[in-house]
Amino acid sequence: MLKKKVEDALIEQIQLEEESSRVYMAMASWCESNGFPGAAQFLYKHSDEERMHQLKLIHYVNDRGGHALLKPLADPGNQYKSLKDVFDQVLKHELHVTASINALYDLTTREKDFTTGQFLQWYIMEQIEEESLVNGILDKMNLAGDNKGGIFFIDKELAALGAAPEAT
Ligand code: OFO
Repeated sequence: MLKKKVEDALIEQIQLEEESSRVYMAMASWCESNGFPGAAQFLYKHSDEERMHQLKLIHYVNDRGGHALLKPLADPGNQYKSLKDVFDQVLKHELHVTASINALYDLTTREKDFTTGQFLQWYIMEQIEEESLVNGILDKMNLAGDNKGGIFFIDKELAALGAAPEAT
């Protein structure tokens, strides 16, 4: 049985994963309507993955005798200055999620809920992968700068990443 404090914190994480899915969906939609089909494909897939992260948490809370509640979602934004701005915001969002997962893990340690701590290991590793992926994309964008050919090539690469099967 989950302690109330841990259950409440997991429910907040469920909300954040759902918000992540929505944020990436909004970004994908912007990319699709602004001539970046590869980035759109990548972000639609990322949005699906965040929903999967949400669902995994929901099942965990319910399996441990809790009740995974859904909370209201924040406005996803919808407006971006450029493709680079989109990915700057992806990184910012991922860093926020990583901080939240780490705080949740810290809570499970303080509450001696080692089962939940073990469950969260998967999320800790996932955040490392996601941050590194986005950092790699941003490195390329920084190199390309305003070069349209470079950005076109990066968009093609993102299409390939968006089409690849999930690593997890
Ligand atoms: Fe849920 O992994 Fe990104 O945020």
